[in-house]
Amino acid sequence: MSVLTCPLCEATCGLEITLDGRRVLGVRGDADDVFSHGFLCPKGASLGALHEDPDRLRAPLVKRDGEFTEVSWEEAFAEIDARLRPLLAERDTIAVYAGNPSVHNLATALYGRIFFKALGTRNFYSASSVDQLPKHFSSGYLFGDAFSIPVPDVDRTAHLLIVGANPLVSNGSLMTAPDMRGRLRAIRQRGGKVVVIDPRRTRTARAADEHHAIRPGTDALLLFALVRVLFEEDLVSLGRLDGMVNGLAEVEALTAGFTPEAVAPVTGIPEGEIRRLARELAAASSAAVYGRIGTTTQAFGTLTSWLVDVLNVLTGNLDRPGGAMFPLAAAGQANSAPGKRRPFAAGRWRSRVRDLPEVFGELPVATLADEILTPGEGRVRALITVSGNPCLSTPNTGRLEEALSQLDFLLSLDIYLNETSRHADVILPGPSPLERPHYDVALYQLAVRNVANWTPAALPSELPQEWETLLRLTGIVTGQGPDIDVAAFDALVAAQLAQRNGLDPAIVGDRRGPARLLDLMLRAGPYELTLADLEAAPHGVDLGPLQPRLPGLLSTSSGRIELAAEAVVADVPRLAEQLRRGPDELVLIGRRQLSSNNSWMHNLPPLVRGQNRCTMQVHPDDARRLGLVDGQRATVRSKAGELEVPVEVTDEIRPGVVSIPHGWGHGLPGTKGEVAAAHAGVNSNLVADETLVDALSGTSVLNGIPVEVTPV
Ligand SMILES: Nc1nc2c(c(=O)[nH]1)N[C@H]1C(S)=C(S)[C@@H](COP(=O)(O)OP(=O)(O)OC[C@H]3O[C@@H](n4cnc5c(=O)[nH]c(N)nc54)[C@H](O)[C@@H]3O)O[C@H]1N2
Ligand SMILES: Nc1nc2c(c(=O)[nH]1)N[C@H]1C(S)=C(S)[C@@H](COP(=O)(O)OP(=O)(O)OC[C@H]3O[C@@H](n4cnc5c(=O)[nH]c(N)nc54)[C@H](O)[C@@H]3O)O[C@H]1N2
Ligand code: SF4
Ligand SMILES: [Mo]
Repeated sequence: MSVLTCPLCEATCGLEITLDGRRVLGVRGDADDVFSHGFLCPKGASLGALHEDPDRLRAPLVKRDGEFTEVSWEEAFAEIDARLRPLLAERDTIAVYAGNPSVHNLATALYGRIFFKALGTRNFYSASSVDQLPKHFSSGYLFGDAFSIPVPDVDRTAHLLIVGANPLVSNGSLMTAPDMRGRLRAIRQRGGKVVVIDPRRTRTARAADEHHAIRPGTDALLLFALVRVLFEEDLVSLGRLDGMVNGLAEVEALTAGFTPEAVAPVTGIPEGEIRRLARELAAASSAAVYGRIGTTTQAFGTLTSWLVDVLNVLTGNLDRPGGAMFPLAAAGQANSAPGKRRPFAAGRWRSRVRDLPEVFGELPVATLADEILTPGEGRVRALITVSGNPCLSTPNTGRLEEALSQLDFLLSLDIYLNETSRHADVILPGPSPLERPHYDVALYQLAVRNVANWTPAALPSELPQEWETLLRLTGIVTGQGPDIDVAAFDALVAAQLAQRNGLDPAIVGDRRGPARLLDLMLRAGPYELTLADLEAAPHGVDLGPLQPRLPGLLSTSSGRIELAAEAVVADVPRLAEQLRRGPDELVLIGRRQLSSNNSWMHNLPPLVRGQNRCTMQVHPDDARRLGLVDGQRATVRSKAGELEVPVEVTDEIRPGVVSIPHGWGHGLPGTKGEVAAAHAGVNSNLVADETLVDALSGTSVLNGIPVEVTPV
């Protein structure tokens, strides 16, 4: 039996895997895990199915005359070297897209950075710009660091206001907290209150005390009105933040146009309810406002993300127990590193075609196709995807597919031959989650309790580890070729990391790869742990509840919280314009499903058995008005494209809104995934309009897309 941390989502559950040789006999929640206490979800339970999936790639593939053939690693690297070398003189012509699992994988998390830095392209894209980038933007300006993201202290709070998140299905995001059902129940059991703002009556909404079915994309209006009420009714109380906050008067002035009466008709939430929400938030003995995908992948992603924390500050709940707090991770956290840091600034460079800003080192993926398709100097000619499936996960995938066909070279690091990698010239697979060690460097920086957990590989790998692959690719892009001495290169990487932290690299003995880097990072971290400490605690190390970290954590140039940073409030006039214009008639939003993981776990039989339905949900009133019938098909059209989807009539969703889950649309020619093809579903991003972005961060609008719907 092996114990491991599940790498599939942000909850970091501990799992117990029973093995017979290389066969997986069973997966259970690890009851002794210090954080998850035995919790697991259907996805974690299917890690065995993932490991054993016959369609998962076990060898590199190279496309010759339009057909993929299995080749040796040497042959694959030689091909990559030959194809990339001519482009290295102009590095911006090589783009990178890093997908979501690259963050959940220690090898790609630590060595991806080294490779990307060596490549040195400004055309770096990731799933963040279809996800949380607005939160990095707002946190960067509020607190000085894009990764200083406060998380709700769910285990101690008396009042949780959840905006645009469905943690009972997603298992939490920008909030690492296994077993959210248990944690929300505990809030209510201790007399606290849970309120959900969501256009759908989700599982989370049903488990809450209150649900308000807001109109998509209008959260910034609602939150502004809450702020307004706090000022009007003298409910602002900074508590111990007094003296740490700049910009209070500016924020008050900005609320002028956003009164509860003004925003009520647009948001769909009555004025009296808005006032009550504000009063209850202020009156609670502790409270946290928490926002997720519904607040970030929408027209006002950054303003909404900012207002979430403005509310936490104004009610005195930021950085206090039961409020929104800053985790202190054991390793790799920029905001706990000693020394002065440069304050965050976005827009250090801009995209060539649409002039969109760089944020946190990347450009918005909404413009990747433009950069490939638009002729001129600096046109992107090659793309490297690392654990990403942009052909299903990014807006206007029809246009992106066309763009990929125009590339000189596409390299995919991926474990499947899927909607994106089918366009590749070379695919390099990596080991399964059971065949690699794990530690959640990124997610412990967002955990609701400070914990650290190291997982050794449960099984030896049949494939090279992805950190070795990334170092060989680094050899290629630095002109040394793929046959570099990987061990020597890795030692150099470790020596540099040690030096930056004033450590002697020899203290970690003969470790190598991610284990060595992590050992050094733990030693340099605030708890001065070692990897041996974590090895001695297979169920994890509990470092206790979150502690106040202000003002020490702040890295703004003033050393204070910048509540009204110029770069953020610059977008307020656009919001005022939205208020004047009023709502769109019918808009599309997404929805996550318990047994689905974005676009890539649909080839596992236990996960597709009947549970996920790729339907378009529509309210009965809209169905009647539009002539839609439950079980029949509808055509959905937007500026970007159109699709056909089965209709599901339900009053779970509010009028004026339809919902289709993302990540489906399998079975395309050239892909390999028999089970997924049999449960294909439709690709909702065919109608996601790539021209609709959050103005500040360039993040795509994936919730609140204006659409027309007609019966087929
Ligand atoms: N309409 C709409 N679109 C959305 C969203 C939405 O809510 N609505 N959500 C967005 C969000 S939040 C996200 S995070 C993105 C996700 O967008 P992406 O990251 O682009 O997509 P994923 O579906 O996570 O695809 C992950 C890819 O990694 C591969 N993979 C899995 N494990 C490994 C591994 O260990 N090594 C390697 N090399 N590859 C691996 C899989 O086979 C798959 O091809 O989608 C976004 N798109
Ligand atoms: N089972 C499962 N779990 C997952 C994933 C998965 O695909 N499947 N994906 C993982 C990833 S990559 C991420 S980023 C997280 C996301 O984690 P969450 O954000 O918790 O996930 P969602 O279920 O997309 O919740 C977003 C909610 O916002 C609502 N919403 C849409 N538009 C608006 C709006 O304009 N305003 C408001 N207030 N609400 C709106 C939607 O109805 C939905 O209920 O989940 C992770 N966990
Ligand atoms: S909730 Fe997330 S971490 Fe936990 S078992 Fe499920 S997929 Fe894995
Ligand atoms: Mo995500």
